[in-house]
Amino acid sequence: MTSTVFITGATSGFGEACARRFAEAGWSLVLTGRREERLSALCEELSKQTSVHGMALDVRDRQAMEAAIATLPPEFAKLRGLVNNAGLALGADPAPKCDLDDWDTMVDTNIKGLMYSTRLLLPHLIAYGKGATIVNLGSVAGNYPYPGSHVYGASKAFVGQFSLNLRCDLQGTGVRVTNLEPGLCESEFSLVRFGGDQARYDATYAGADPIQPQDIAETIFWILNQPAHINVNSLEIMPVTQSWAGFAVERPNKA
Ligand code: NDP
Ligand code: 8X3
Repeated sequence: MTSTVFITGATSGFGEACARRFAEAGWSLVLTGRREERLSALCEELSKQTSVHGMALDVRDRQAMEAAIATLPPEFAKLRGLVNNAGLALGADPAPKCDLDDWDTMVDTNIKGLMYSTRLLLPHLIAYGKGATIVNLGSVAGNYPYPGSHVYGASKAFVGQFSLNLRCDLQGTGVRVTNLEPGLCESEFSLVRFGGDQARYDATYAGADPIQPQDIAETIFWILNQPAHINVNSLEIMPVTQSWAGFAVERPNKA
């Protein structure tokens, strides 16, 4: 049976690196993202290697998601993999300074978008059965608090619990679920987070030897290729240079 993987957010970063990794291994691809030009260029390039179906989609648009998935060409309809990757952080200011629209966008993308793709694609994964795998992109931000993480980190905590809960409901179907929780990784993620500010982007990664999107793609490829009787429940990955800073203590009573 052909192996097909559906990747949300394939126009940059982890999603694009995943598309390349799976194409290299001969998997068929369903690739999505909002930026049509990038998506069609990637589809055109990878279609020289494998079968590719591109769908320019905003994961927040439930109707568009329903329509696109309902009309998946039959040769792409049985899914061995779903990589729920589309997501973003907006800003890193303290909560009292945040724009509520940014919070809405993170909830709509990281939570609701992931809900839509999961629910709509479950029948396609269940049709594949044993060995089918959902990899959800959580984050260390879902496990540990840090200043400026507020809704972003909370949305990733949702991803973690949703992944575990899905496993309960998928018992008996053979479909596996993994919450992959990376730490600092160099991608357009930080350009998006900091509103295109290249200097902040550069400062985020300078000298840190961060994870690269190819590292994440290799990890996702590994997860999907584990023996079908094994479920990787969660996997947290950090660059060696990243660790924890400890608790902050306010001392208003210090003499
Ligand atoms: P990038 O910004 O490079 O990629 C994000 C991808 O998501 C793009 O392809 C973008 O495509 C897509 N996307 C964003 N919003 C939407 C939307 N509304 N509808 C459809 N697609 C959308 O970031 P990364 O590759 O680094 O991030 C991928 C995932 O990994 C995210 O969920 C992120 O939270 C998570 N993550 C990132 C970490 C990091 O340090 N980089 C660490 C831990 C987790 P387009 O704009 O074309 O729609
Ligand atoms: C992104 C990782 O550490 O910037 O999910 O929150 S971090």
